[in-house]
Amino acid sequence: MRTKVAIIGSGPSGLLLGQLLTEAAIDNVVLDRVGKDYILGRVRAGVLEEGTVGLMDQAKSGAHMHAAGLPHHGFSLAFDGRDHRIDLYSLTGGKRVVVYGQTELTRDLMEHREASGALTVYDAANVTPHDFDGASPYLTYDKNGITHRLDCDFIAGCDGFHGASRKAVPQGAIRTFEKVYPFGWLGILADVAPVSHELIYANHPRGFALCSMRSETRSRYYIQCSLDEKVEDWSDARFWDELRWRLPENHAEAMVTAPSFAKSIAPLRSFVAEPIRFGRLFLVGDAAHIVPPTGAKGLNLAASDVFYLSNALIEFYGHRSEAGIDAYSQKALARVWKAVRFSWWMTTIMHRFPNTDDFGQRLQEAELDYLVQSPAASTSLAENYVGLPY
Ligand code: RFL
Ligand code: PHB
Repeated sequence: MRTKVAIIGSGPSGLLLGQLLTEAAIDNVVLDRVGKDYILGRVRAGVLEEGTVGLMDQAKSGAHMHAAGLPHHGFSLAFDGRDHRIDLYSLTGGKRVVVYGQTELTRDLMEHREASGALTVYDAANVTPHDFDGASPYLTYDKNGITHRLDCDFIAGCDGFHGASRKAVPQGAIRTFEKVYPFGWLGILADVAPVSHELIYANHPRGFALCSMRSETRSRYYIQCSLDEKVEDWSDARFWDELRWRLPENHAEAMVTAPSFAKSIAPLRSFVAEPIRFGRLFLVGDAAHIVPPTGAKGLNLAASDVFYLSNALIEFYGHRSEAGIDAYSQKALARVWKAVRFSWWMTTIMHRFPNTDDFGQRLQEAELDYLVQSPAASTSLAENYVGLPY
């Protein structure tokens, strides 16, 4: 089998890249290690920057997002028992974010891909990139007991943090930067109206909490937890009690609870690989970098990588110019590092670290107070949160 661009991974980055290429009449094949239902069962990100929304439109996959997504013009920072609104819209001259689940975005892209007739190979085991340092790269993979070969011009490694693409790069050719945080997020979904119509990021001596949502009737809540916690030890009652503790009283009292589903613990990490282009292999999204979810940047960074790479490939096939391809790593990483900085900073000021003592807690509260009182500081927070320009 032969295609122009072989895309490893059917997550948001692989599917978005595939759709943008298909819209530009560039033949591509997507392969994933697992099946469609498994991919759609993952609950992850929920906040889209305007750039991501624009790319969904460009991929002709934005209709449901526009119908069901919730435009948010601000969010709250809660600390020291109080609640302060960050007015994203006025601080950024009219920008906003859209609250729309990654699961839904992935489904929209999958459905559109199926309708366009582009090929996706699910349950492809042992996907391996070969010869990407030359002009004729190819992939091999196993399916139904048979080893297949897919010849291509380019390979896009959109296969997440644990994927095969980054591992295929010779060790001496790649440098990695990593910070692992000493806590995780315990997250739940519950079919109840969100406690507030905007997101609440809460700093509390007992630990961070986040009130988010998927719709007007489905809430997504998180609490910081220690890394040795087990999901089984968190009954719904214990979760709701802990969440209430960490919120200002008005929200704690207004909180409506219900049985949860999709309860899970995610570790927090910052990670960047450099470079992210190796001959004809490109790393994209979580395969190239990871951020802690505090700034809601993971999915949006995957989208900005796709922006640079899809334009580079369209330029290559349209004008036989390799300029975009040559610039991909540097351009994408310049934006990535700014989001890595922002996510690290927001994680640092919002969470209780093992060595946060009372002095450290007061420093965090002072920083948060400065952030909400100073127009300069609020503007910096807002412009990063809505997403820096591409
Ligand atoms: P994905 O979504 O991980 O998709 C990668 C796809 O590649 C497949 N794959 C392989 N396919 C073939 N061969 C292999 N060897 C393969 N190995 C893996 C996988 O099955 C999968 O389908 O990466 P992508 O597309 O780059 O998208 C990135 C986003 O998913 C990610 O940045 C965010 O979801 C990060 N993230 C969150 N971001 C937020 O902004 N807010 C959140 O609340 C949030 N929660 C999360 C998260 C990431 C998590 N992970 C990765 C553990 C919660 C979790 C649990
Ligand atoms: C979510 O809704 O899952 C979500 C929202 C904002 C974040 C992280 C996760 O910063």
